[in-house]
Amino acid sequence: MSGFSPGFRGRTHAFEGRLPPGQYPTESFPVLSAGPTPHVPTEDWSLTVTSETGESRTWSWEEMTALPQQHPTVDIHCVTRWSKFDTRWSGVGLDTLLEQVESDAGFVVAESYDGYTTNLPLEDLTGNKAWLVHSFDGYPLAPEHGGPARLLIPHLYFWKSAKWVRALRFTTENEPGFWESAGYHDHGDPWREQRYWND
Ligand SMILES: Nc1nc2c(c(=O)[nH]1)N[C@H]1C(S)=C(S)[C@@H](COP(=O)(O)O)O[C@H]1N2
Ligand SMILES: [Mo]
Repeated sequence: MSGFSPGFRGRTHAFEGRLPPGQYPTESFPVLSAGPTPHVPTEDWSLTVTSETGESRTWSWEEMTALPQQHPTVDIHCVTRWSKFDTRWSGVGLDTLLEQVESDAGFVVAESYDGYTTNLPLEDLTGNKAWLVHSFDGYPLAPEHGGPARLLIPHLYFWKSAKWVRALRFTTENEPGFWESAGYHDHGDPWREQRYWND
């Protein structure tokens, strides 16, 4: 177990099998943003899903929060090596949103209010394993953590969980996003340590 400080041993043991390779557990919730935090009032917020043919569907805040809500408790893993266990969120399953727009495309680009983008294969967003979340630990999601709403895709490194998301765009071709164009792995599976291009 090299790479762990002794103080973490007990906790690591308690989370046996839940810590991906090269990660350490933390109780804190670090903030990692490429730029300044955008402040988007919920009255001005919307989410648009667009197909590869240009068909689209937009939800206002009121409409989005009226959709069926889910309450996932999940482990999250950042490529900077911290992992946080049993994080509690509320939001809408991405299946619910994506099924409203007809598409034959295999990829999705998430676009955010700060200009950030990240790319995902559709199969990583469907099957009840990805969400648009607006609450963390029972409280409205703080702006620095992506409030009013962000993606939550816990089975991939956390850079894929776009904060301040405003659009999901279906694409036929895979289009690398912000970090994926800058050396991060295209897919980002923490269990396979897909951190950088050559991993
Ligand atoms: N819109 C946007 N989303 C983003 C980022 C960003 O800079 N802008 N940073 C990503 C990175 S690199 C990580 S590790 C996580 C950090 O989320 P947190 O600040 O809530 O811990 O958000 C991801 N989502
Ligand atoms: Mo990150």
